[in-house]
Amino acid sequence: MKPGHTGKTDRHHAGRSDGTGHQAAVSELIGAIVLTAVIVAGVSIVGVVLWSQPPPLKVPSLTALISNQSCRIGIYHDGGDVLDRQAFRIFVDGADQTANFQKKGATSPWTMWVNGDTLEYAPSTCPQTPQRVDIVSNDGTRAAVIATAFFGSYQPLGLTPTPTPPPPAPPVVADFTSNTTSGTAPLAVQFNDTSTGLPVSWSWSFGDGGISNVQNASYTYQTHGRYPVSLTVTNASGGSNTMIKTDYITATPSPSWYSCSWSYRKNITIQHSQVSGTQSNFPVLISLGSDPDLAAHARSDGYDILFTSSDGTTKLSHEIEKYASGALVAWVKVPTVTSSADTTIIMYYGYAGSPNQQDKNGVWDANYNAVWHLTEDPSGAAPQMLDSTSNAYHGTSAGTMTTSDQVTAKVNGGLDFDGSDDYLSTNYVQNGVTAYTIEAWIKTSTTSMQRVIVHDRGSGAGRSLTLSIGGTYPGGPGVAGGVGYGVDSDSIYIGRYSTTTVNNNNWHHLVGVWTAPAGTAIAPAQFSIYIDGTAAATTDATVGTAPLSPLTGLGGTLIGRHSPWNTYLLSIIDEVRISNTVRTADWIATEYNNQNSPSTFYSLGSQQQWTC
Ligand SMILES: [Ca+2]
Ligand SMILES: [Ca+2]
Repeated sequence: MKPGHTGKTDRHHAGRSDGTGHQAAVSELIGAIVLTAVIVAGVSIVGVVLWSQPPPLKVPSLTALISNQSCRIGIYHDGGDVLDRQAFRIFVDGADQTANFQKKGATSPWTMWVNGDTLEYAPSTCPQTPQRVDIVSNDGTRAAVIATAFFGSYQPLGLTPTPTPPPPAPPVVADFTSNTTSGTAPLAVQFNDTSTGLPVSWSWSFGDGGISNVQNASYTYQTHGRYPVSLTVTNASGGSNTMIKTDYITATPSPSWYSCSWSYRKNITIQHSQVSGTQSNFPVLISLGSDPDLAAHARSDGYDILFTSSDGTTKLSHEIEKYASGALVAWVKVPTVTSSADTTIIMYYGYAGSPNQQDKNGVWDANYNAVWHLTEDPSGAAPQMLDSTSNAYHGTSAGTMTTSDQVTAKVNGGLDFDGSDDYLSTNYVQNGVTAYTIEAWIKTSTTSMQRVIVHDRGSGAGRSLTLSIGGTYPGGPGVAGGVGYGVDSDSIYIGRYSTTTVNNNNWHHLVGVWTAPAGTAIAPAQFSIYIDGTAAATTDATVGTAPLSPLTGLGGTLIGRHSPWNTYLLSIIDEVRISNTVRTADWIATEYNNQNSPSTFYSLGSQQQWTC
């Protein structure tokens, strides 16, 4: 305490003994202290932080005039923020005296301290010589000094402006929501920015490579998957923050996924330009030389490979002729293929625990009497050569064929007949047919003499529908390289020979088609011959007396041998089929396109992956 303080204070205090005197004294006081006491706040840095954690969000600004006179303290609001009674406290010499300050002229407890108001405090014990007044902002958990005044000996002096900080920029915090987080692809999503801290720019990354700088971005996920989404926001002062939400968006597959057990699939799109007409239950050859995705993810035995229609879930019958290390040869029964639009089927794979998904017999419709892929070892245990239909007309090799006679052929493996004694015998008998189609792929080395591809005459007088290649034999007009199809029996041959010829050492698809209602005499006009998917030009052959439809063979169908004439086919042969129906020109053309060049017949999509 400075010398003389008491006396000066007493002088100012003289005459104050009641409320009227008090008011007068304060008015006088205010007038005096304007000259001497100024507190400026809200300018710079907080001098003192009384409760330090965390820093104040905002410190009010205040200009006040403070005086101490006659044991009475007055504080005049001279500018700045309106202060809420609950938002600050007044300390006198370190003691919270807020409750003791009354608003001058107020008749009820005050709530707001505004410019022009004077707060007064008259300590009960007088004389008193307060030294210091602190006005402290208080939000309940933290405070900062708004203003501090030190009093001198008899009047305000030594006021120490306590600068307060500018309110720190609120931190920017990224966050977002969206109107949906899952749905079938393509999935449209409306994202909503919910970041705080006044961001001024936005950078979205949608997880599939897509980005946007729009605050509330819209985005469509084209492909199924689970996607992380990140949003980086930046405020005006350069502060930034990033929110990443892992697997935030789930776009489910379209079409539906066959089963959660399978992890992968690919679309196979059959080109409409490769199809003639519209074919139902068509066995499509899928031949993949070496598919790295299958090699990586399918079972080594290919058991998990399956096919569905374009809906992704309707399983199609398939037969696997070969699977090894990603190389696949399979036949898939497709409900409809058409020349008017592409047809998509879907191949699934990648299920380590899968049982064998094949339905071999189901691929071949009821009109197929027999289908031999000829991919087996002819030197194995008989019958070696398996019929893929449920009829199980398996073939047995003859002529001491060896493993080396199983050779690379048109579709996977085939048999190399030596022209001397190699052939296949089966127990399939052409039985009372009124329509008949025989098909085979051959690659000849000579066609100078006629050799039988398929017939069922046995050694006797069966009425065998016979497909042949090559030159003449007694009574027939065949030419080298021409294809014959007719009914062959003792001293009888009625049918046609093609004048269109095939060349040696090239693969050719040969088809003979015949039909005649029961009771009809057999005639050349009932026969058609197709070479490589196209109807061949023909000449008629009529030898002997025409039998009547239906026709029945004798002794079991042979492949590669004519028993009565004891001739043998000199050719590589593959994919022999017999049907008791007319396969149409469109069907045959489509078969040829498919089997001749599978990779042209369809296009293979990229691998899709999904985990339910
Ligand atoms: Ca084959
Ligand atoms: Ca032989």
